[in-house]
Amino acid sequence: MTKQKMDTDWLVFHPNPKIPDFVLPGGAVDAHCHVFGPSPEFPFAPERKYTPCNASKDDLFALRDHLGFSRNVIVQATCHGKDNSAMVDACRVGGDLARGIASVGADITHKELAEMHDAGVRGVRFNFVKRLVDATPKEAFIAIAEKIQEFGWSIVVYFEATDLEELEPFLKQLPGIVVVDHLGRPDVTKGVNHPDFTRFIDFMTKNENIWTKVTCPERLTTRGASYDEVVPYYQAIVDRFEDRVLWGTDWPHPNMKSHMPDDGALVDYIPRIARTQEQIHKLLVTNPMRLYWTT
Ligand code: 0GY
Repeated sequence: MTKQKMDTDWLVFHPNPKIPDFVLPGGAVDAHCHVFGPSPEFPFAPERKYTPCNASKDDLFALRDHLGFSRNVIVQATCHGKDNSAMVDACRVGGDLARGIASVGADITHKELAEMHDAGVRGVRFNFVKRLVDATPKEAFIAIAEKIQEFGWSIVVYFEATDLEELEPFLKQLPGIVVVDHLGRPDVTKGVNHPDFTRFIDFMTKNENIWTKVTCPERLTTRGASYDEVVPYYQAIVDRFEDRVLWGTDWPHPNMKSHMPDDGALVDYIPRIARTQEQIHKLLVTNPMRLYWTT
């Protein structure tokens, strides 16, 4: 297979991120990152909405060590569709230091799930972001959710803040722990008291199985790399739900258009998200270990 050419406006991950000034606690988990290809070995899916650069497991594991993380949770990216082989390969090579989140169809078999479990997969991702995927019928997601229960897996969901109202009745039907990507993508120009964000806080308050990733200031910002305007959103969530939050780099940062973050600087931002030693430890160690390393 030949290398698939990345989109002409694709931003490649930072070539030499800084060593963070913030020293991560021992056993810290990067709970949201991806691998892309490499496409000669793991081709991108025909139904993909973007063609990224290659971003291999070797690059990912080198970044893990460079930043001071111990473990990765590798989330299947939409450019690979439901072909989980690059992610599963990374999990197998990562061994106990890696876990995976897969994208599967309702026709997935028990045997296929068991094989992925053996490799380190511990969840599925349901994506509702229209620019990334074609819509999946809700019944298909429910069927998948039921099939994964015996493996003790959890579910990751990705949606935009404006879609929460419509999705809420469906999300409440999902069994087990449901982790919302990137804070449910609030529009950070609206303020923490805007109904879109207070709806998200209410949603977490009323449903104790809902967790979230306090990730991606680089995606949520409208103002550039200090990410000041995003800080209150993270703090509002971590202060209320410190036992239900995860953090990750989002390396290699798919579909960034404004700029490419320095991953070391993203790590330096963590103490602005979690402000006590206890919050930091829960965010980076206790919570991800409980969710992904106990089944
Ligand atoms: C992210 C965000 C994005 C992409 C994907 O699977 C993906 O393609 O997750 C995005 O474009 O917002 O979480 O990496």
